[in-house]
Amino acid sequence: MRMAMLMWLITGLASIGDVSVRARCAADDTDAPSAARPEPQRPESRPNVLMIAVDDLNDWVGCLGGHPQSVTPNLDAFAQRSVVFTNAHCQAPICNPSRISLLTGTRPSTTGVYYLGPLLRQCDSTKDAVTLPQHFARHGYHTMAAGKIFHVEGKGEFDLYAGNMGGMGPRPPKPISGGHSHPLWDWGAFPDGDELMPDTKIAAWASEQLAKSYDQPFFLACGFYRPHVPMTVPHKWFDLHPLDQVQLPAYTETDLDDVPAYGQDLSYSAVAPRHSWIVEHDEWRHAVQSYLASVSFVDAQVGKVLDALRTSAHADNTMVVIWSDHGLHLGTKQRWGKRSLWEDSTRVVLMMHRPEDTVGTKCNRPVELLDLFPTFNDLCQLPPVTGLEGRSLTPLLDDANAAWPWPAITSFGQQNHAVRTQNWRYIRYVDGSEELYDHRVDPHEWTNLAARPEYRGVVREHRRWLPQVNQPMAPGSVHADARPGSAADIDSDDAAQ
Ligand SMILES: [Ca+2]
Repeated sequence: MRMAMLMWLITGLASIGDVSVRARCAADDTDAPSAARPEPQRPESRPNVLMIAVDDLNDWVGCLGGHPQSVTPNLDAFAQRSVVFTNAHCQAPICNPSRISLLTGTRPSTTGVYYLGPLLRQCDSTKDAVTLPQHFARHGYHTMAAGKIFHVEGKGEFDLYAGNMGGMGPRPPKPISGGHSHPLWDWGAFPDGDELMPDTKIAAWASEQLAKSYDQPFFLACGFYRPHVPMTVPHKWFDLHPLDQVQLPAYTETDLDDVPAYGQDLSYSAVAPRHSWIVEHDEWRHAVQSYLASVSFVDAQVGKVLDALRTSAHADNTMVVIWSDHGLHLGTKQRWGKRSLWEDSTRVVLMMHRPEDTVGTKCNRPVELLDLFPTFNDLCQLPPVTGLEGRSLTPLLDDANAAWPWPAITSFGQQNHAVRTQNWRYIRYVDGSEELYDHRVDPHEWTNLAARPEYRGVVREHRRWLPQVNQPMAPGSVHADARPGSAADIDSDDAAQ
């Protein structure tokens, strides 16, 4: 009887929930650009938002354990008072589509934006999208940004956009590591001082904004450019990682032997150096050192902004989110760069701190950057937006072990998808070839199990999560990769991003 009462209560609450969802969706119709704007809520009832994006940061962060020699004291300290999503994944393993997905809340397979072009406002499927910062602005937030939040553009997307402060930064007169590939692919100690680095300027600008007072809640976005190539930062960051002590990532020579030909072709990057070149020229250790140094440098910039928040009047009413747009291979699977559907490319940094959070938690549920948009809507009391494909992370922020039956999905080109569940990675390419890895025993994804009969059930279970909508590449798509002989525009900086 008691159980029956409980079920009645749950069912009743669920239908109340349904009504409220419908009501919110109906209210969302008023969010159309031409309609009257709803009155902003009282500013003091909603938190400010500090959103920090770090370009090309893989899991080589202390609290994620991707490399045993990471020196990231600021990110690690932040993790001590945040929810760290240890199984978070991007929706596309390169900058432009990953950021478009996060900032519009839609999958690459829904928009057709899989590659470095078209840009957000150049593409029919996204040119009129209400982006995350616009959504904040329309509902009473003052929006500000500097650096790389969108792939290249920022103007017009925020109330105040302070520019890229020099973007990828100054370049040495000639490549430090040798002319082996795209001009952006360089690494080594340069320039002389932190003050010459754009990220230092971005951190200073963001800190200045945090020192001001505002008469409405703010959304402040801060987009850092390192550790994206060129992996050049001042010498003092290299001193933290002495060359003779640098460890190479875990690696096996035969890793690609069981990878389908299509997968090898897809992950080939014309703009990145060949792994064979790196090995022959004895540059592997130096490149790993340069990435570790770049990560330590950007960690310090993140620390400056977090310190500025901590000492500001906004410390107790600001939520902080830190994310990276995708991972990076540094020689694993004989690859340099991203552009693959493997863990090294898809795993991202995702950490969230709400004003009330005082202790750190790790959550290993598979989550997506796509989930941020609806999460912000929940936490900042913004109305929902029609068509968002992610799910609010609030249940996991409240309980890291909450039920979460969904996988994280990454797409690279039409009908090429990875499905990451708690224990497995399943990949299916457009030609039907597949990969399956068991993360419980194979964290580096060395042994492809997809063809083994005993795993048929696991493969079948994962196939059902493949996106049902698979838009063709949007007109203007710039693959800029990939297959040997393709017409990659390697004169453009964009081609390496
Ligand atoms: Ca393998």
